Amino acid sequence: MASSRTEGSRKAKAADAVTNRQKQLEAFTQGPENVLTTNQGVVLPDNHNSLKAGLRGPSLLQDFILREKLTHFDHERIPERVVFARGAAAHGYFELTRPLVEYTRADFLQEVGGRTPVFVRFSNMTGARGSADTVRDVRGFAVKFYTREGNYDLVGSSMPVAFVQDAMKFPDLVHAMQPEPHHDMPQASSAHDTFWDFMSLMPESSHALMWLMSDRALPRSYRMMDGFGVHAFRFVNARGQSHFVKFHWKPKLGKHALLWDEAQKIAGRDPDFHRRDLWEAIERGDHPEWELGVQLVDEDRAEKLGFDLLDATKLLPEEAVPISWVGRLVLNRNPDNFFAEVEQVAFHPGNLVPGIDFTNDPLLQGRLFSYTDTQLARLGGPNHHELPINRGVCPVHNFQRGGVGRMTIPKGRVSYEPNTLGSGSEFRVDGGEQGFQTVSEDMESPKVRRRSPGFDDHFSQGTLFWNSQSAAEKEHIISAFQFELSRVETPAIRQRLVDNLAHVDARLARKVAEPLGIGPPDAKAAAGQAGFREPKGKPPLEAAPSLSMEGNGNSIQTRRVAIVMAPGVELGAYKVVQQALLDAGACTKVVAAHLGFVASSSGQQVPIDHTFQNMPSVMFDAVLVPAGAASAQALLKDGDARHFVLEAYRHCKPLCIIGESVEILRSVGVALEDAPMPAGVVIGTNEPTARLQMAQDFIAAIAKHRHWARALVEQVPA
Ligand code: HDE
Repeated sequence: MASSRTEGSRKAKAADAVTNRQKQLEAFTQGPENVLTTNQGVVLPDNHNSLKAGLRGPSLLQDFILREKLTHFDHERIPERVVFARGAAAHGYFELTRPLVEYTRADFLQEVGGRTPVFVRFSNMTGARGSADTVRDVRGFAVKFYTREGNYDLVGSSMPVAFVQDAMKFPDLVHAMQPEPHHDMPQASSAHDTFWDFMSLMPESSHALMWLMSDRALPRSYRMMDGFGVHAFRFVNARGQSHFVKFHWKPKLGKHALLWDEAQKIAGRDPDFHRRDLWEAIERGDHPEWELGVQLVDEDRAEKLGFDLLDATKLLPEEAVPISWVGRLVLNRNPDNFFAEVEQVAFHPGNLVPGIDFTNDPLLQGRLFSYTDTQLARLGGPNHHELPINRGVCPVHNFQRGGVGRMTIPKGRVSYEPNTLGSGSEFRVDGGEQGFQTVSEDMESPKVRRRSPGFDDHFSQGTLFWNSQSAAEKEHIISAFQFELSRVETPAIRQRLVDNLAHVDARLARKVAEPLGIGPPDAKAAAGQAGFREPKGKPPLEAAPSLSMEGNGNSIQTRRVAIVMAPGVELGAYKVVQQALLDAGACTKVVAAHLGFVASSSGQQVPIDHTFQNMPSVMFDAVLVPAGAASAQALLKDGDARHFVLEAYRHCKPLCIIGESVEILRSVGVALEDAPMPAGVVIGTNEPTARLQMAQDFIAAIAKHRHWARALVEQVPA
């Protein structure tokens, strides 16, 4: 009885933390009003006409209403983020499922069931604010935890490794990757000379490059993407003992990717694809969820990993150190205002709480400086922590004062410490056990501007990643390199890059080189380059299956299924399949040549959600084509309809084709009667006894996401 009471009060407390944060934000929100005022609160008489000298005369300078409106408008923009400018975000909570008392004293990681409000921003690293969502890129995964001990920011990404080892190289990386300075092209793309020039001269980037060329760089959705803290951090417990920790976010819906051709087409058809996907899922009540995992490593173990934990170009395979899953992240509320929340949120890897500390990773160390500095430029001054989205939920008090946009009004005459005039007795903050305690570390060494020899191995983890990919994933990586390098105009850069790649894997380098009009890879030539370090010894693991995305996830929840039809469609079987899809959590949309209704073979009017033009097949995960002789004939004659189905085939998406509609596939020589059925294609009949099985087969095919091994894809025109 007592324990259920404790449980009840714990849940109430957890819910309170989240509600209180929401209330805190609501204090700053404003709803629509039926009156307009100036910023001073004076009611406007007219919002259509400026003040003029006569009906056809010039506008008057004294029109303070017009001037205020235009001045504010002129200043609407703030500088976009230097990197990770394009993004979307949501509110939610983090709930602890396993206490971490043994490892950290962080308050929000102590009590199972405790809920901490969060704001999470996903982003693209390379493109500008207005660039397309689905380009090949690293995604940012930044989480702000509003804990009772202060804000903790885990500013991570969708890939577990960085491109460079030292902060000194980050601006060069970003300059090489972003549009070239002379003509500001290309936008949000690494497929150009400066990026590959830099990559070919930076062997330390070869591991991250493998990730960037892999399916990981083309997520189907933010909701289906891993997150990583990337650097090693430290957990510190109440006794001051510390462990290295690596953070992981695992999506509940599994991790899934788009195909390159699809990603490019979506970039044109719906540049807001990921942003919209996140927004709509939350509006529907399909709240995205991730598990938080930690890999804990003590100092002794860290010595024996075979690589340096402080090197952010290396990952710690879960096959070497298992991940403990300790909590869940749920996003359940869209922002009220994009600018006020998503644009103004200011993350910082140095926003730590007691119990979590950073390490000497030289990339992380540079970040600790960079984020405050960039927020000063972006948000205009040192008081950005007072913006509603950045405010903590615990009391904030210090003697910093003034600055642009100061919002709090500190009372009294004292703005220094120590003092006696504040409360009447001596106030001094001078050491002690309270608050944030930095991990103590012995430091006595000469100043050096050099890399640690422990960072020398630049290739073995790229090889580990390559060895861990499925055959289809390897093919995607090869094509990605080929595509990107084919866009490089300088042959010497292509050559240098494939020479380097030979140190990751000889076959990979050979395959990549084939269509590039350059010589075969020459590993020896690469080894002669400045900055090149010979790999030392063999990596401890040959392959780490966890690095592959193949066979990931088994749910069809929130998957978008198109139902393609024309007049004369037969309802029987498709209704059964549609209901089964809805029951399993998928979303179905009917697509036809026109909006309005389509008459079925029995004369029923079926409402249409989209047209082939306004919602092409790249916007869906799977396609269902119901039976009906007249419908199938009409679809066959409609180029847009055929393209819709064939493109989905080509993109290896699950298809369920019923009855006569199979002719759409047969018209291009696939799914022929005597040939084996292509992977992920379910051909059904209108036969009542077969309907449920057909639905089950289709659901199983959708749960597999994509059928990369599908035959005859190249011969389908789409
Ligand atoms: Fe960042 N990074 N970064 N970074 N980063 C920024 O801060 C920087 C790095 C990451 O949603 C900037 O507020 C340096 C690694 C994310 O608002 C800037 C270095 C990783 C976001 C900055 C790094 C990241 C940023 C730009 C090398 C993966 C977006 C605007 C020393 C773990 C956060 C801003 C958001 C943003 C600097 C390296 C992730 C300029 C100097 C590695 C997710 O301060």
